[in-house]
Amino acid sequence: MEERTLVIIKPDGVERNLTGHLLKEFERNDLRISHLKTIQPETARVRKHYAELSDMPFFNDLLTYFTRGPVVVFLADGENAVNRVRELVGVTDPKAARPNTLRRLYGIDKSENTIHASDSIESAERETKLWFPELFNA
Ligand code: DGI
Repeated sequence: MEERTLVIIKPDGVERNLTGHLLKEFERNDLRISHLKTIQPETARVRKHYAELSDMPFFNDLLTYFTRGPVVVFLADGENAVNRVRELVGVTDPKAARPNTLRRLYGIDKSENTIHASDSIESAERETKLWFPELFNA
């Protein structure tokens, strides 16, 4: 099924000038970048994005990290895009991620893992509305 998923290059990725390289990996894997922007995320939006983690002990650190600098937000389109992107990105902890996944290659640790990708079609829809509201203001 043709799908669209939401991806974010987090501040540690932008800071280390990995943006172009990471985008190229998506294109090389047959994913089309249909919308893209660099923004400075506001805390309120990140709180909503990670609402389900709000009780976790690391939540405040997560907000501080995610808002410390610009992020690159984009939509990746393709066949089975949600799962294919999660495979390309790898699991949360870079040390546990499979070889050649982007988090394994570039993630610093479990808290600074360089890339976010939606984990389901429902999450992708919710997160796309949150980060690209302009696409829904018809
Ligand atoms: O979907 P994921 O990003 O792989 O994982 P998630 O939704 O469970 O967690 C969201 C982010 O929160 C994750 O990318 C990094 C951060 N995080 C998750 N677990 C931990 C964590 N940060 C710290 N410091 N410690 C954790 O155990």
